[in-house]
Amino acid sequence: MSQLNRRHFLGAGLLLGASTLIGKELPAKPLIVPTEYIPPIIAFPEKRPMVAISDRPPLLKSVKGREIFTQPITPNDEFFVRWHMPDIPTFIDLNTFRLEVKGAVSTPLSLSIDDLKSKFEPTEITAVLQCGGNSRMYYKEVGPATHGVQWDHGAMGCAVWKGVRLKDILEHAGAKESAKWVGLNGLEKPAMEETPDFFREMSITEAMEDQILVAYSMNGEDLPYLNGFPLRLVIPGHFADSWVKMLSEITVLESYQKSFFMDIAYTVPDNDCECLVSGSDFEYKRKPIATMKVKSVIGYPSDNTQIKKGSKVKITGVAFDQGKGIKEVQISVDGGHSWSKSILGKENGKYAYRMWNFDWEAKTKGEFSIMARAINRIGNIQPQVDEIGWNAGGYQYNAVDVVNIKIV
Ligand SMILES: Nc1nc2c(c(=O)[nH]1)N[C@H]1C(S)=C(S)[C@@H](COP(=O)(O)O)O[C@H]1N2
Ligand SMILES: [Mo]
Repeated sequence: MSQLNRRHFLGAGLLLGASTLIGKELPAKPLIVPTEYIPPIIAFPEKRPMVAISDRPPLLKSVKGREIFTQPITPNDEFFVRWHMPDIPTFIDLNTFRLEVKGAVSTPLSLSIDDLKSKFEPTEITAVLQCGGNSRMYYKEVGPATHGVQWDHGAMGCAVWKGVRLKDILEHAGAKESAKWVGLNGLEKPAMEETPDFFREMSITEAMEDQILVAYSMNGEDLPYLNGFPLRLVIPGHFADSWVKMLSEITVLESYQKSFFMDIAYTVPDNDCECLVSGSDFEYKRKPIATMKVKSVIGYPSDNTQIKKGSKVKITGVAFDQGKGIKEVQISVDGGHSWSKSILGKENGKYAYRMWNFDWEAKTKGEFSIMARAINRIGNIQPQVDEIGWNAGGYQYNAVDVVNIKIV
């Protein structure tokens, strides 16, 4: 068994269980009792030290805050990480790893990574991966506390994904006429029998779309372990919850299979605003979140930056949508009273980050609210924060982004 064909997630068993043994923690401030929990900064394998919102399951975001949104491609070693189950396999042997394709197909398949690389046409796409709960913490400006990890903008990134079209795999297996759904499952298992498995489904029509990949590479390298080595689904334009990592099973289904992660988690009220008008979201018919909404995030400056009067400030950031493409990003430096067009960077494919920048001269001292709002090619525009519909899960936040800075 060659060394190359094995990937040992070094010390992962230990690491996932007891971060303090390997990780670094922020030094505690003497004599000050923190009023807010400050998550530790931990170096997981293949990752530079990252903010560990949780270490079991791993929930990691870059230590750079907004600065990570000043570049078109997010490096693998600081790409965010989100898992639901604590029991992620710590060792994957490519000699035995197989992607199983089964269910309503004429030829069930059992594919090694080599099979995928040699028997199918490789395809590459640059696409944003964003958790449905990204930016959730900003819903606190809008309504009651939302459920789930209180992410700032840190649960997103953009990468070049390379792999095989899901469609090609399904055609190879020969999905039957009766096929209606495709079920997707990864290698990790729930910690307890009662815990629901992380199982995702998509309609066969969606699964046959050209842009959906079973990816084995990210930014020119093997997928990092925590981002789904050796295979993950890539669904450009779609929220991350169906981008199943460590993908090991594709099951073609004749009918929809109920599951916690499709029917309860990652759902929004099934009404026009996809929001809650009053009452509990349990009283609403729900639907899974699906395509992303137009969004821009400011990379520079970040909150509380102090800038010298007279400086030239290059306000910059990223924008993306569900794949229609960004038409314009507008900037306001006066708290949303007036807006000017920013300059867009080159288009890196319609599912990628579109960089933008805006030159501003800080002429007067004082506090400024800098805002960014993106508009896509079909006229979708980011809502003002008081226009965004609240939902109990805190999903799909895309209100106009704001940073408050000081000119001194
Ligand atoms: N197997 C598996 N795949 C998964 C998940 C998971 O828990 N298990 N979480 C999903 C969710 S909700 C998110 S946000 C993304 C996170 O991808 P990343 O860790 O590569 O950033 O993975 C998705 N794919
Ligand atoms: Mo997510």
